[in-house]
Amino acid sequence: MPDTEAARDILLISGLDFTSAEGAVYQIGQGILHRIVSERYRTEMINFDSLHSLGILPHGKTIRESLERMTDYMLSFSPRLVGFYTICNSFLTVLELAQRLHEKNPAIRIVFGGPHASVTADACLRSFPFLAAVCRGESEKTFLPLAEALLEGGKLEEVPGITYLREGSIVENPSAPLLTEEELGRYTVFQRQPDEKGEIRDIALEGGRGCPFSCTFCSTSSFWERHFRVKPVDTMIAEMDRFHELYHTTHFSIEHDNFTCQRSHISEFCRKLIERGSPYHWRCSSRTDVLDEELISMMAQAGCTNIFLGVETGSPRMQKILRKNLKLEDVCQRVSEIQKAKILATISLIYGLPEETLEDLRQTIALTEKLYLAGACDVQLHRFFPLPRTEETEKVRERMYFDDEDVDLSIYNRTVIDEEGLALIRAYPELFMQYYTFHSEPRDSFPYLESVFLLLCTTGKRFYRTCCGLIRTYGIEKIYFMQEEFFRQVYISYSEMFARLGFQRMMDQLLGELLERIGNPILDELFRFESDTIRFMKGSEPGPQISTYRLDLISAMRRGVYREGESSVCMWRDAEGKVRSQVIPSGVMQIGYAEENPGS
Ligand code: B12
Ligand code: SF4
Repeated sequence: MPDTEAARDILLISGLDFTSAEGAVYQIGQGILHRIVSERYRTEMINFDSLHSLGILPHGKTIRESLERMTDYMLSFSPRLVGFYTICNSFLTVLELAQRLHEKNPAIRIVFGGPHASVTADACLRSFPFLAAVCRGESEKTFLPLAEALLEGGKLEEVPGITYLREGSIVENPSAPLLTEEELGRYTVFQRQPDEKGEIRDIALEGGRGCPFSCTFCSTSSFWERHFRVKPVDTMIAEMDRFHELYHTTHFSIEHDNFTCQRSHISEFCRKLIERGSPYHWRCSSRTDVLDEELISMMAQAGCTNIFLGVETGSPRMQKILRKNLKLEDVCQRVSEIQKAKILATISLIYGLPEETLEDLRQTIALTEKLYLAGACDVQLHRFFPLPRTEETEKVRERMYFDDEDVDLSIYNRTVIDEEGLALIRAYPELFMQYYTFHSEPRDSFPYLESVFLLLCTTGKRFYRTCCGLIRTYGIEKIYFMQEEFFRQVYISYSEMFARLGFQRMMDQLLGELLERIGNPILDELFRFESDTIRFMKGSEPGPQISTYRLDLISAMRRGVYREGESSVCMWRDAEGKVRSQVIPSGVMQIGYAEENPGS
């Protein structure tokens, strides 16, 4: 616990995922606000996930105990104002902490900001009148005047961009003008938490805000007002250089919903990096209709290693309904261009949307299979969850209901929700609609389909051939129905297993278990081959190691045909320590291992 010397006027709270060190998310926005208000007030930014992983504030034995410890930790700073970052998946914890804080010291002013409170501001204030205000959307020009008003008796009427209660009625002040592109660069925070060596390999860097599109399921348009802005190229590169200078950072995740939307900007960004010898690796999000082969190749040359693409659906009909309007032929073309440029494509799709039919879903599944087998192993299929203030949610609002077993696994952390938490979710549907569900043919027919993708996509980088073997042999729909109970268990015990085993171990174990259940001897052999390869690569033995499989590995690897037939693999390390391997097909008596024959 901090001592009383540590008293602060303002606390800014984030990191409520109850996750591990790697999972602790640095909140770019909180960092900015911290910097702004620190110039005037003693301010502390608290990320509970980081505190937990550093062993500074361990979790309690029960959720209540953890909440109690977190509340006491906040109180030990004797704060006058506490501001919470809110996002849909951890909003329950935010509310529980805010309630406790208020009960223990009603004099503390509590405010919410961030995406979730911004789109549920009215409901937050009506349900929890102890909240002093909600800051909607961008808050650089809002938070300091709000702090001044709350801490020094100023007028809330004069603070832009906030919603608050006045004599029981909701008041929504007009927003401040959005930051200009030039202004965006002025707020970047360079102070981050390095490792023991004073380094940070990978940093999340804001690329700008807003997206000009208006997809019906996405809350970005209401949050950032569809006003597309990117930081000027020179500012971006200067920021990368500064991070490199400070922490030897070489990898950047450029945070922007759609970083490549403005051709002139992204081309200039790439061109300048290439002129500098492409000193950094970076990744970003985009759409397939704002990329082309020339740009992709330029991005690769400029150091881009991964592009996240929201494709959403494989059904042309649903593309229109969602106003995503991507041409599906172009999607496959772009993905193959991205692969050719040796950039990793992460492709995200959604199913279980309000107007989706089984036929639409089958088209989506077919697209995922096609992309996966073409080499894009990071294909995610998420189950639609209703985000407040989106058009898709409005279509089902009247028929939504809560069912603890039927909640999207990526946002519902079962390990931190107990009976009291469940009661809040049930009592405030407006605030927790992301946890609510509704009936539809695809949702009812494939309730746990997301688990299949979670497994294929997360193990695909290490067990790509095994996963392709599964898809080629059965197809995703059949895999699902053959093992629906298995996928149900994965869906429900996901957060608990994740907390216990960690992500990679959990996924590898699950893939092994799935294969065991399916009982296909050829795929078992393929899995054994890939596991042996990984083990050899991770180990330090020089080799040679020869293993024999009851599988025609050459046809599996070259043609994607999985059939019986004995083959062996010889693995060894060459003079530089690089792993080499050679497949020895059945019928060949013996191939000796030789340094000069590096194999295929
Ligand atoms: C980068 C990103 C991520 C990163 C990092 C997330 C993070 N929490 O920072 C990763 C990949 C980890 C991620 C994961 C997820 N994300 Co995300 N993510 C984004 C993205 C693209 C940019 C966020 C960002 O850095 N913005 C730039 C900074 C400057 O803005 P900011 O942090 O929001 O802060 C500003 C304001 O919010 C406000 N503010 C922030 N905190 C506070 C606090 C106070 C007191 C006040 C007054 C104001 C305030 O002021 C800041 C400055 O203007 C947004 C979309 C978007 N464009 O916003 C989605 C978004 C935030 N993500 C979203 C979702 C759903 C998720 C996931 C739940 C997805 C999933 N199914 O798993 C997870 C949750 C992970 C988590 N624990 O946070 C949704 C949230 C919707 C909602 N209603 O809550 C968004 C809006 C995307 C969308 N289009 O729907 N995400
Ligand atoms: S889904 Fe992507 S393209 Fe569509 S509005 Fe949201 S951020 Fe923009």
